Amino acid sequence: MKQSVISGIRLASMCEDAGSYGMIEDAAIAIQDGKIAWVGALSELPHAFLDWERVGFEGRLATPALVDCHTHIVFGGNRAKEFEMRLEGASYEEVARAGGGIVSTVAATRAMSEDALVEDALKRLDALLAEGVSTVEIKSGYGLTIEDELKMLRAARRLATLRPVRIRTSYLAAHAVPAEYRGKEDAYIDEVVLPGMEVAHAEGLADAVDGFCEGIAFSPEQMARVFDKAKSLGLPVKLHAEQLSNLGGAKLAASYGALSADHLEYLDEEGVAAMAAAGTVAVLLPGAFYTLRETQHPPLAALRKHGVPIAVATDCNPGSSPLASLLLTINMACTLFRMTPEEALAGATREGARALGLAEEIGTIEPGKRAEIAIWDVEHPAELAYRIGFNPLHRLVSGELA
Ligand code: DI6
Ligand code: FE
Repeated sequence: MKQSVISGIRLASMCEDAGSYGMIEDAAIAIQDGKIAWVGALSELPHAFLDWERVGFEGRLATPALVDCHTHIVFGGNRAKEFEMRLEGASYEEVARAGGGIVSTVAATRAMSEDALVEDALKRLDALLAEGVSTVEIKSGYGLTIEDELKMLRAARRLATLRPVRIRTSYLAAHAVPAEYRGKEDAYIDEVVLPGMEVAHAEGLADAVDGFCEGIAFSPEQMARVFDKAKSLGLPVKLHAEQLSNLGGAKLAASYGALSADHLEYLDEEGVAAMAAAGTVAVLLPGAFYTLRETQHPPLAALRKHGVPIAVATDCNPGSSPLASLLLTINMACTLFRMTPEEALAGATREGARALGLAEEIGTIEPGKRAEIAIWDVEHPAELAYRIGFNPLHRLVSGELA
């Protein structure tokens, strides 16, 4: 049995309703077998823990390890060419309709072996982990054949055997219509998306089902067919919704009890209310907003008013968000979306965990949760949001994952 007490920390527990950041000055955390046994002021540490091994951090800040709840880090190639095109005036939708965009990454991903995808994704994963991330969600969606979608999910699962990280996978075959099915979206759903989901589920490769509900991708009616199948398999759902226009995707997702609806720049109040009623987390992705030079802001005031939990994530992908820094994402959530540093940090810890259905396990520092704790060389948690391109991680303590 492994027992230790972390002390010499200022703790931002990020527990809800525990005051600003859940701060505890001069705190202690007792850890047993990778789980948090006790948290509080060091002066109140119960006798039972006094003879446990002590690890001190000289007054550094401790927070929950970060959670990146929306990424596409497994993919082939890159889209620097498209970046140039957009700088010459083409819009994201024009690039997609001209055969670029997601579909070009599909060609590169199909051409790569599982091994090669793993090796490429490790570079992006390592960048995330270097900033105190312990949990990463990874989507398929660049294979778009059953075999290639499974290949992506297997690559994603393998990453967890190569690094100390918790991976959650999402089956995203409904990400784009591949060239061979252009104009035959429903046939693509029937012949690839639905049967592929069955196999992914049977092989334990999918923790959730995702889709892209948009004019350039799938309609709400088509997504409903995908979600019906997910429901029949007992898989939770989530959705890329209201990113470029308002099709009512978030409302649809909420009607299926979705874990999250993501992007949401064009979300209306009706969609917000539906999400609030369903407990669906709003995952905001400022990296895509920034990269696409979007001007429509997600409806932060309405999300707050209705009490919708708000997560933030990198959306790390080769097209709309080539961003592998969750700290920079937190900064962008504040600067671009006007979230508070506390909201943004909660978005990359507690609410990111909630968006993955992991709220009982991680995301805050409290008894019963996994001991996944980021130790930072900063004094105040707002420093994590305020600097740009600066990584103050001192150490990640992660009992089980290490
Ligand atoms: N929305 C996005 O921002 C990414 N996927 C999606 O549905 C973009 C994916 C890409 O452009 O490769
Ligand atoms: Fe995405």
